[in-house]
Amino acid sequence: VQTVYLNDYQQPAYWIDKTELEVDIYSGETFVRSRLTMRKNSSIEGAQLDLHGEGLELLEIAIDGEPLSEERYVQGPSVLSLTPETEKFVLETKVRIEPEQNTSLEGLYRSRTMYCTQCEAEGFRKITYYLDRPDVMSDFTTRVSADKSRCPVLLSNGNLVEAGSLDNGRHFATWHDPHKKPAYLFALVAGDLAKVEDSFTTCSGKQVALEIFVEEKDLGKCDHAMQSLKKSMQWDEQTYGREYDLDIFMIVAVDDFNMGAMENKGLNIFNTSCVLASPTTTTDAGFQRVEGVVAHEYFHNWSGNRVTCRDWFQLSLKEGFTVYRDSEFSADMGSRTVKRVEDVSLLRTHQFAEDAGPMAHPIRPSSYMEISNFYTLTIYEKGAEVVRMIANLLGPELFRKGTDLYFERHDGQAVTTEDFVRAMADVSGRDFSQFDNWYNQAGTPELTIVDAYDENAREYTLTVSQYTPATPECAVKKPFHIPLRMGLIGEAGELALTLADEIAEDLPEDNTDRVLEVTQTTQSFVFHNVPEKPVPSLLRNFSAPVKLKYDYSRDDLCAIVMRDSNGFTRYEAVQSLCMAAINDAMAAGEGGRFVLDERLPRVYRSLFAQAELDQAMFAYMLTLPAEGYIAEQQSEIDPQAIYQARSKVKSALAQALAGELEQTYRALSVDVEYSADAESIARRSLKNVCLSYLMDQPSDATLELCKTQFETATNMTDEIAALTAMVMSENAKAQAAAAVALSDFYVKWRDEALVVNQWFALQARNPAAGGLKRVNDLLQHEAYDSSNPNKIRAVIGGFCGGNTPNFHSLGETPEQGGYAFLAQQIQQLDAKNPQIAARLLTPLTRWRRYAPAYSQAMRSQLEALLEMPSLSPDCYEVVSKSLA
Ligand code: HT7
Ligand code: ZN
Repeated sequence: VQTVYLNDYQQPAYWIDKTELEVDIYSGETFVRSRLTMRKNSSIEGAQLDLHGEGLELLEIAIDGEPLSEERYVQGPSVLSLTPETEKFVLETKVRIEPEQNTSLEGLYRSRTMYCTQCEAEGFRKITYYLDRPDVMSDFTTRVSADKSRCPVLLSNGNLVEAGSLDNGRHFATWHDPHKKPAYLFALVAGDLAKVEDSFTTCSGKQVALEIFVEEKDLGKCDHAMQSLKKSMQWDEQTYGREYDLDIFMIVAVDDFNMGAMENKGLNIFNTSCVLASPTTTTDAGFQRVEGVVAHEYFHNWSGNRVTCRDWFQLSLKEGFTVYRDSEFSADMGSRTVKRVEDVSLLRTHQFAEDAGPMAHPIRPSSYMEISNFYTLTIYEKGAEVVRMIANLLGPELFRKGTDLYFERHDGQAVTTEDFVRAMADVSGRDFSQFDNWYNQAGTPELTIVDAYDENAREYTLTVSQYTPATPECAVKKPFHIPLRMGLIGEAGELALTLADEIAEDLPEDNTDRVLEVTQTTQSFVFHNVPEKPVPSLLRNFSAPVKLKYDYSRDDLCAIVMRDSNGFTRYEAVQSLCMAAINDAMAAGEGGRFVLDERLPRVYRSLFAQAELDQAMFAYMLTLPAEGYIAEQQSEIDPQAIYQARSKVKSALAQALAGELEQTYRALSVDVEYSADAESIARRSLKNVCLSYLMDQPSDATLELCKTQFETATNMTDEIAALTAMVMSENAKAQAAAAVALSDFYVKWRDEALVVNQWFALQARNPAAGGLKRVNDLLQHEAYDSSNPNKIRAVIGGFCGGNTPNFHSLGETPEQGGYAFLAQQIQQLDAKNPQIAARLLTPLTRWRRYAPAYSQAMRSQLEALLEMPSLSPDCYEVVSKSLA
C-alpha cells in the first residue's frame, strides 16, 4: 500500500476542458463511453498521460477518432498510461462495468430501486478512465440511457438539455453542467423514484426548481428536508451573500450509502436517514440532523464546489469551513448556546480521542495511504473549530469581508487552506503565521492555568502554559496561537477587566468579557484594580479546541453555575462538578462505599427552581459526561470502572433528586400537539432526561408512567425515549417490561427501515449481561442486512461504541469477548465494503490507552487482522498505524 505525500504535489500533466459521457445502463452491465477534450499542461515536463481506472473492462480506446493499438498504451490494475503525440486531442474510451456487483458503494452501484453514484473522494475512476483528482476541473455533459419501466427517472448534474425515447423500451436524458467541476462532484441517478417539488426565488429574482426524489412510499416524509433547504438557501444569501447558480437543485434519497450525504453539483445524494423525517418515525435529534445535513450539503455549493480543493490534503478547506457554516446556521435556527454545547461535546468526546490515538493527524495532513480514512472528526469538527477561531479573532464584519474576498478571488478554482487564510489576512492585516500551526500540527493542546491574587496591589495574575502531547507525525510541538475567552466572577457578579497596559477610562462600559491571545509556551496576564479574589471564568464558549486545566474547587464551580453570565461556562461548571463526583465513585472502587458530595444535587435543586433556564440547556446539564469524555480524562482507561462509576453517580442523583425529577416529568408530560420547534424539542428533552433518571430504580408507579408514555406517545421522540429508559435500566422489572415493549415495537414498525435501525441500535446498546449473544442474534434477524451501512452502524457500531459492559467483556479465551466479535465482523465486511470496515476499527485502535488486560486483548485482535492476506488498503492503513 503506497503512501501519498503533500510535499509531492504536482500539477497534472494534462487538463480536461470538456467531458462528454454516455452511460448506458442494462440489467447486469453498464457501458460508459467517454469523450475527453484534453490539453497539455505546459508547466509540467513530459508527455505521459496516466489515467486512473479501477475495475474497468476496456472495450475501445481512440485518440482523435483513431483507435489505439495495444502497444500504444499500458494497462495496470489502477492506471492506464499512454503518450499522446499532440498537445491538444480528444481521447475516447468505452468501458464495461457491473454496478450490480459493486458492494463498496463507491463509483456506480445499485441500491434497491435505483442506480446511483458516489464519487468522492476517488470513486469516479470506478466509472471510467479519467484524471480523477480535484484540481482537474471540466465542463461535463452526461447522456444517461436505461430501460424506461425499470428506470423512469434519469438524472445527472446541471440542467436538463434533452430527453426522449429510444428503441426497445429504453429512454435517455442529457444533462449539461455549465460550472466546471472535478470528477468527485459528478453524479448520476437512474431509477424508479417519485418526487416532491417546490421552488425558491433567489435574491436576484431567479426561480430555482427544488426536487426531492424518494421511493414512492416515502413521499410523505420530505417536507422537513424541503423546508430546511429553503431556509438554507435564504440564510446563505443573507449571511454570506451566496446565491444559488443553476435552474434546479435536486436531492435523491438512497438507502445504501457510506456517509450522510454528498454535495454533487445540483444533484445531492443523501442517505435516507438524513432526508426523511416525520413526527411518528423520526426523533427530534433526527429532525435536527436532517436540517443540519441538508444545510451542510447546500452550503458546499460555494464552499467546496464553486471553490474546491487543490488536492485531498486540503479536505478541511471545504469540510471544516462548511461544518462551521452549518453549525452557525443551526445556531441561528435554534438556540446558539445549545448548539455550542452539542458541537463541543462531540469534539471532546470523539475528536479529542482521535487526536490522542494512532490515527491522529493535523487538519491539513501531510500524508495518507487511503484518503477515505481521512473523512474524520479532525478534518470536519476540529477544522470547523479552527475556522471559528479565525472568525472570532476577526469579528463578524471582517470575517464576512474575508469570505467575500475568498469566494471572489478563487471562484472556479481548486485551492489550498493557505489561500483561505491569506484572504483572512489580507482583509484584516493580521499575521496568521503562528496560527498556521493549527493546520499543520496534530494533537490537543493542554492549557494549564494558575492564578494569584495580590490583595495589597489589587492585582490578579493568570499564568497560562500550553503543552501539546506528541502525536505520530511530530514529537515536539510549536506553541499554538490560542484565543482564550474569559471573565472574572466576584461575590456580587462579574468584575471589570483592566490589563496592565490599559487605562480603565478607555475601555468599553461593559468590560467583563475578554479574549486573551495566548501565543507563548508560558505567558502571564495581569489584571489591575481587582477588588477581591475572583473565580476565573475560563475558555468561555470553548473559544479554542484545547483541554483546560485549572484547579477549580467545587465551591468555585458552584459560584460559576450561579453567577456566570456565559451559558456555556455554566454548563461546563456543572459538567466539572459531575466529573468530580464520578472521580469520587471511581476512587471508591467497585465494592467501595460512595457518598455523593452534597454540592452537586444542591446545584441541581437550584437549577430546577430557575424558571427562566432554557430547558434544552438544563437537559444537557442534567446529562452526565459521556463515557468517552470521562475516558479522555484518564491516564489509563478502565472502561468497566468508568461505566460503574458513572452508573453509581446517576443512581445517587436519581435518589437525591427524586422529588424534583418526578415533579418536572409530570409537569412536562401534559399532552400538547407535536411540533419540531426548538422550544418543544427542549421540553421533550428535559422530560425524557428526567424519565431516564426516574427509571434507574423505578417504583411500580414510575414503571407504569414509562409504559404509558411508550404506549400512548404520538411521536417517535417520546416513544423511543420511554423504550430506551426501560432497556437501559438495570432494574429487573424494567428489563422485563423492555422485552415486551421491544417486541411490540418491532411488530408496529417492521416496515419502516429507519425506525427498525433505531430499534437495532437500542438493543445493541443494552448493557444487561449476555450482550454478545444478543448482538449475534440481531445479526441473524430477518431485518438485518449486512450490505446496508445504516444497519451495520446500528448493530455493530452500536454494540462496539455504545455498550461498554458487553463490548469490553474479555471472555475466557482470545476467540471470545467483544473485541474478537468486532475483529470477526471486520474481517467479513472488509471484502465487501472496505470504507465501512475501516471505520468500525476505531474502538480497537485506541488500545494503548487502556489498562493492560484490555489493551493486550485489543492488540492481539489487531495483530490477527494484520495477518489477513487480503486486507484492504483502508483497513491496512488503520491497523498498521495502530500497531506501529
Ligand atoms: N463531502 C462528502 C464526503 C462523502 C464521502 C467520502 C468518502 C466516502 C463516501 C462519502 N460520501 C460523502 C460528505 C460531506 O462532507 O458533505
Ligand atoms: Zn461536507
